[in-house]
Amino acid sequence: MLESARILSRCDELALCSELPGGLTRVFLSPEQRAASELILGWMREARMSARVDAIGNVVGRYEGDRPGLPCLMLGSHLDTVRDAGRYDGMLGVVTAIECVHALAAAGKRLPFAIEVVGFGDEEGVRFGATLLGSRAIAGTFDAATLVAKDRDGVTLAEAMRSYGLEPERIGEAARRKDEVLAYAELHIEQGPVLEAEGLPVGVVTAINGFSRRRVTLKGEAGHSGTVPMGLRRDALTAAAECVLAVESVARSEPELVGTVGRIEASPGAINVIPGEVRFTLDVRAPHDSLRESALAQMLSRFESICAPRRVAVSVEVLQDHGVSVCADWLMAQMDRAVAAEGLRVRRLPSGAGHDGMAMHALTDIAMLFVRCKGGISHNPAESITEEDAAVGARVFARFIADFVPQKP
Ligand code: HGY
Ligand code: MN
Ligand code: MN
Repeated sequence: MLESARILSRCDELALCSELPGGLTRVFLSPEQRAASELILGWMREARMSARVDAIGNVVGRYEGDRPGLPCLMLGSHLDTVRDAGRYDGMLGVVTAIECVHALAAAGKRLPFAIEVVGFGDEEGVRFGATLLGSRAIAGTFDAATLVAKDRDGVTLAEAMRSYGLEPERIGEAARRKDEVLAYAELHIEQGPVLEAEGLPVGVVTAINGFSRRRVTLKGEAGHSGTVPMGLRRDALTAAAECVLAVESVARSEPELVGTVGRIEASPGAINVIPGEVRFTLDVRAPHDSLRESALAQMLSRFESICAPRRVAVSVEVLQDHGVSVCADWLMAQMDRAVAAEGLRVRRLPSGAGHDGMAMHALTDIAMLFVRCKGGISHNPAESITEEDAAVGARVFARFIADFVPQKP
């Protein structure tokens, strides 16, 4: 019997594993992640799964099929959060998947395939800038160059792994073979307004939009705010201000395009010093790779034309590019059937948000089920869902699992 109250209370419990007093921030390889992983390991074992932490810090639970060693339907989502986050982005998918296995185990049911549930350690990329680290490791596409990426305290990913008790040299052991995994399916809050606007509790995802992430540095010249005439300044912050508005104007030029400057820092950061250097992040997304690439090129060219007359230098660091990840027709059809079997209208929709399925796409076919969230609000402590929608999401997901038919090889 699926217990939606337990799903919500477990998301509440996970939300307490946070570095942010009174709020939720849980980053990769942190003490807070370890506390959350311990809770997940316990809940997996209660659902009669074997449970472990893999070579990059993901939590992996396995529920055997009707005979040991069968390939698995892999379920999951991420356990890390953005800063000052909501408590359902990621966690709802992991907790609901465990709840579905718990119900199977309680009924003594075994399926003609194994089920694995993964709580990925880093999808948001908050600590080291690069995203999808846990799912890339499982998909076998982890880029070892990321090991030297530093967090805001100058700690590298490799150092953080060692402090967490992991050996960076062994990350490859997290990778799974294609023949071990039949498909990957993820339940996630929509993080957008469509389902609520149409009065629907769930939706079937068609594709995950691609993204480009950059770190931009503008270098001008610091100077005395009282003595340097305006016409002689090389003010990096006024240049950055124009660049930020250029991002907005390019992104507004196409309805399916979004562009965001999420973080900006000016230095030296004193009231009486003209900012000599500014660093800001850039996040550009679209449902078509050509649209995203051309928009990014336009933005970067606008930065150059804004900064040149200001005698401010522009440098751009590539953090990550990820193309559109399409959900598999055969899996969407099975997810549609599970939605319809619950007496609900089937609504397919794309995902503007990124998800671990983008990385898992390299290993196996992917599917996603969206659950309505209030006002489409996410990446915000106001993120919320109703218990009824959590219950509907769990019922549809459990039915998808129970009725899952692997694709003919
Ligand atoms: O950024 C995203 O879309 C996801 O929440 N990581
Ligand atoms: Mn997120
Ligand atoms: Mn997410």
